[in-house]
Amino acid sequence: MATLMLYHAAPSRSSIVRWMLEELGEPYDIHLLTLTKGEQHAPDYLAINPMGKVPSLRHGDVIITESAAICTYLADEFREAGLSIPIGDPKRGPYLKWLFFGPGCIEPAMVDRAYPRQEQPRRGTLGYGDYDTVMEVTAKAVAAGPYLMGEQFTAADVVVGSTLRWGLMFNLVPERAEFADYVERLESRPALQRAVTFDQELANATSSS
Ligand SMILES: N[C@@H](CCC(=O)N[C@@H](CS)C(=O)NCC(=O)O)C(=O)O
Repeated sequence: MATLMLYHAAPSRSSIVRWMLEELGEPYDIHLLTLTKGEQHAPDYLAINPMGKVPSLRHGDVIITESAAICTYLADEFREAGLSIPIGDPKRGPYLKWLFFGPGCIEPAMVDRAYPRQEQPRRGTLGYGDYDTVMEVTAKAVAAGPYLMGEQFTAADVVVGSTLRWGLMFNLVPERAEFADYVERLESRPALQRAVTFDQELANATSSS
């Protein structure tokens, strides 16, 4: 048994971590949950993630939840894969910013676009401010490329890139060349291609069982 175990449902936000694991090249096991059967709310799983959500990652005795936290953890823990920016490097600041900006700003801006609120909160009360600014800031950041941190591909690309891929699929991000080109660069990575293929196989197997 590998020391890394991903609690996974395919496809879902745990696919973000599956891609990260494929980028790392470390062996890992999968514990599959069927969300439609409510397995994420079973007591055994709630003991792992009391939020009743995937992903969760077990690394030896350590349990980590929240996809961006898991990717940050893995990048630091397996430094030799080169997916992290180390403490002391001035680029660590912007790197962490993007790891938090993904789930803290891009994702909620997209979800509010998909399910508009009855009453729009004041801009100052929303952590992400407003949709247009989030998209403008993100588009500028991915425009130069090839990656968020320049030449180095990092865990921040896994987190932000996964969210933008999802946003493009469901028309929740604007049709801008910056997003399309960035996602195309990411989709040419063998690790993402492997993760997508594995997840497709899992999804097919689950739907036919
Ligand atoms: N903030 C969490 C969100 C996780 C999440 O919402 N996962 C969904 C799948 S995409 C889930 O487990 N849904 C099942 C449920 O809420 O019952 C993360 O990024 O890890």
